Order: sequence, then structure tokens, then C-alpha cells
Amino acid sequence: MQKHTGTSIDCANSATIDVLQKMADYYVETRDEWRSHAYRKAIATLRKHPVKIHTKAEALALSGIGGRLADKIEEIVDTNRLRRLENALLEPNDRTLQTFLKIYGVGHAQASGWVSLGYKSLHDLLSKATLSENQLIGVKHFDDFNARIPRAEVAAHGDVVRSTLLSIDAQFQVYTMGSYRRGAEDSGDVDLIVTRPATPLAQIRTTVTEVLIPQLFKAEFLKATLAGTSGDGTKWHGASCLPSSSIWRRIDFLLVPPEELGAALIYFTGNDIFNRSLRLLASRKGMRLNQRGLYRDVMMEAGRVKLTQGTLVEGANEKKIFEALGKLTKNLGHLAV
Ligand code: DCP
Ligand code: MG
Ligand code: MN
Repeated sequence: MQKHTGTSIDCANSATIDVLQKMADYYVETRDEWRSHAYRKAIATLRKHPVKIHTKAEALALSGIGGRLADKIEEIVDTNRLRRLENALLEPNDRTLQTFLKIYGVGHAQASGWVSLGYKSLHDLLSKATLSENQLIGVKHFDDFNARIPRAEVAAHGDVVRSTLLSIDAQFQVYTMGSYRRGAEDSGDVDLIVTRPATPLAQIRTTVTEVLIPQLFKAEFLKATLAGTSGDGTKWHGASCLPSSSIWRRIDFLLVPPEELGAALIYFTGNDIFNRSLRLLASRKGMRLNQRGLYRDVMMEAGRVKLTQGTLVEGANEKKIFEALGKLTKNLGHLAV
């Protein structure tokens, strides 16, 4: 059987979708979350629509397509092109901006700041710009961090961390998360949850930051700290490299106390869009889901200011969180979520 790829020839709107997809890819690259989300939604709608859409009015009649996107759909059908896309792909400053945005830890403000200062390449940044320590690592390892990591290598990074940690304390658990846990053939980074039964977060953090991480640096598996534990102290971001390789990979640790493991597993499996819709589902049922747990009776002031944290429904068990959300779907069927 032939493999079904993103766009299909049997779809009435496939020519339009092809152009919209390029635009969506551009907005993903420039980290314009609003627009990339809007484009993805429109593409999904068009893909399901059995009849070719020709006009703005026809497009507007479909759910999930707003005025500006409807304009673009009409432009694509009328002219067989999309000026905005051509601008995006041809304008040199935009191309530079896209490159700078792919540097680890660099956001839109920083990237466009460099563009307006006249920097045109990574080489320009290295030779002329004042870079923070992390930016310097991001530029030097630009190709590394932007390369996809084969599934087996993601597993191997997880195995190094797991075996090292278990040799320190056999009660610890390490889960390989993110796109890997979703079954992806390759990943953008390595995401790991570290937890230990019946152990407070502070103790988990002490072992990880004072024993595990120094030991992994000494073994030359860890290469750099990009964002050490800060704020609530549950995240550690850095770079790692297998002994058999010279490619540095991005690696993220999430430190989780056991009573929050279920919610953390859901959060760190993702993807981000799935998380957003699951949280929306929870809130429509008068509950609140975050990476620590599922809560009910959360008191909200007008304007969605949280007054109370609410009562914990479930945090430790991933399946029970899904069940709690599901059960309420049945009980509150009239909400039709
Ligand atoms: N996450 C989220 N919202 C964000 C960032 C992350 O909900 N803004 C959650 C969902 C992600 C998970 O954390 O799936 C891991 O984040 P990554 O950025 O590592 O994304 P993925 O692992 O899903 O994809 P990739 O293969 O690109 O790393
Ligand atoms: Mg990831
Ligand atoms: Mn990650």
C-alpha cells in the first residue's frame, strides 16, 4: 500500500494546501506561534473539505479560517502564488533572521536586533557581535543543535543518564520523554524525567545537581550547561555527546517528585498543542491541568485570575488523570467537549 504523505492528490484543495503549508513552515521557523497555529488549523479544515474553495467568502464559511487567511486562500487560487510567501523566502534579511532564530536560546527580539545591526551570517555574529556564553555555544554548535537525532541515539543518551544515576542510587527512575515517547523516528532534543519514589523534590534535585551532573561532565558525556536549575529548580538544560560521536545534542532534564509524576509524564510527552487542548478540556470541565496535577474547584476571579489552587484530583498517576478527565466527559456530557 502506498504511504500517505502530508498532502494527497485526491484532496480538492491540495494545491492551496501546498502553498499554505510552506507559509506555515515559515512561521514555525520564525517562531510565530499564532500564525503557524492559524495556518495549521486552516490546512486541517481544507484537507477535510471535499470541494475546492475558490473565494474569500467560501473560505470564511469554513470553521477555523479567519479573514486574513481567507484573503490568502483567494489569492493563491486566483494567482497561483502567494506574495507573502515569496517575500518571506526571497527577502535576504528574512533569510538571515530565520537563520538567527535557529540558534539555540535566541528569540525574535535578539535575532531581529542582530539583523538591524547589519549582521548577515553566523560568521558575522562570531566575529563582530557581543555574544553571551550560551549564544556562543548556540552559534558554535548551530549545525549540531539543528540536526535531527535518530531514535536509537535518543535512547542511548537516556541510557547513559539512567545507568549513571542508578549506579549512584538504584531507587531513581529515568524516563525518556518528548517526541521520543510519542514514537518519533527522530527528535530535536533528548527529554528526560528524573524521579525517585517517596522522595521530596529537594532531595532529588540535590542528587541530580550535586552528584549526577558533575559525574556526567567528568565522563565527558555532558558538554555544557545552557540553563541550570533556576526558579522552581525543576529544569536543567544542557548539551550532551555520546563517546562514539562528536555531535553535541540538546538535553533537557525535568526533575519530578513522585506525587506529580503522572502530570509530568503527560506534560513532557506533549506535544505542546496536545497539552494546550488537554488543558482547555480540563478548564471546560471546571478543572485545571498543569505539569503538577489535575485540580478541581479552582476558584477563578473574573478575568481568569486564579484565587485558589483547588483540590488535587490526581497528580501521581498518568492513566488516572486521563480517566478523571474522561469520566467527567460522560457526567457532563451536555458540555459537549
Ligand atoms: N512542552 C510544552 N510547551 C512548550 C514546550 C514544551 O507543553 N512550550 C512540552 C511538550 C513537549 C515536551 O514539553 O512535547 C518536550 O518539549 P520539546 O521542545 O523537547 O518538544 P518535543 O520533544 O515534543 O519535540 P522535539 O523532537 O522537537 O524535541
Ligand atoms: Mg524534545
Ligand atoms: Mn526539550
